Amino acid sequence: MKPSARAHPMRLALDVAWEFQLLTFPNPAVGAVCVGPSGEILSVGAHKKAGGPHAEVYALRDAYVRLSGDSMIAECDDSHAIHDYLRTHHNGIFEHVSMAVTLEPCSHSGKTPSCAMLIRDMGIKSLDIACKDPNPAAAGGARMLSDAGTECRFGVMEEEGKALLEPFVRWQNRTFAFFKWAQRLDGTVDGGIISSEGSRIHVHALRDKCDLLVIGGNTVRCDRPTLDARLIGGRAPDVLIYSRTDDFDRSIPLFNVEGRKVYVESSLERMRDYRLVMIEGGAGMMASCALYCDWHLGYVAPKFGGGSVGMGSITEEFEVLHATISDDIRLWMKTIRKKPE
Ligand code: AOF
Ligand code: ZN
Repeated sequence: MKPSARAHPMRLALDVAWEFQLLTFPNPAVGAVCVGPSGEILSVGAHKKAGGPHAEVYALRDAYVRLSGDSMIAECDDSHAIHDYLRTHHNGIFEHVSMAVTLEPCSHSGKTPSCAMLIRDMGIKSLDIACKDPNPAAAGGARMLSDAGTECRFGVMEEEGKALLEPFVRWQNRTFAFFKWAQRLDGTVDGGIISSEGSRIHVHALRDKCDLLVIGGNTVRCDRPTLDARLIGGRAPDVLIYSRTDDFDRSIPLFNVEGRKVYVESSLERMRDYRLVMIEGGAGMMASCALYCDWHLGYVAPKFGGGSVGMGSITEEFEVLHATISDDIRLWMKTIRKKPE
């Protein structure tokens, strides 16, 4: 999508960050936008994977290319190379540029160099920030920038920024688990492939990042799934089959992925040993995991017919944290916990 000059820069930063939600594990999902002197959107950047360039670096790279016409680093994905190139070539081009970032720019050098120092050295005029960085090693970038004369404004769309950051905050010291399912518009969840190729690739990208996948015993018996990340050539997570009986056909591919642990257990406590956990299954599984689940991820395919089983007797209400519409509708949600009456 071409960024519109009218959209709120922080809205764009949040939206692009959500595209990579959980895929940045163990880093946070972060988005950044560069804005020109008349409020026009110059660039939109997201952190895409741990170890890769931070959101601000992509946004500064693309704004530089657009403003200067120099495309030498247009395709560059190496953080150090982008930092070095911008430092030696910026030539004051960012003088009237401001930025919006969903997370305070990092002050430290981790796997990548400090964003706060790069923003400072580019002479960015002002900076809107949704949330402080909860990681003490990386926090303090805004102070560093204020001291250098950049006008920093905290708390812009803070609620949305906090929702985006929630998995990162949780997996610092405990498990973050989400329940994923796909359904048709008629509510059915059975009868073969439901979601689009893009959604299935997204699921495989998530499996590649998760360290445990939890699945119901009945799904394994009926679907005989492999539960790997073959659509993106990724790694297969460990699997916990939640079942009272261990009567599985061990010849199916799920049990024969090299390096993978498979547990068959009648308790879900194993989840607590892992940091990022995806749960797949139907209504029974959703109900059993309710207390372990932080978020729900639903893919709704715009079609009727082909299935006969729905999510059945589940009663649950969600707050939608983020929705993406492409071939399917992708909904990141959180249960609304009602207080007992
Ligand atoms: C930012 N922008 O896009 C992200 C940030 O090892 P590193 O260098 O990748 O640093 C990871 C830490 O940096 C991470 O724990 C978090 O505190 C912050 N993430 N910061 O300025 C970004 N992803
Ligand atoms: Zn950074």
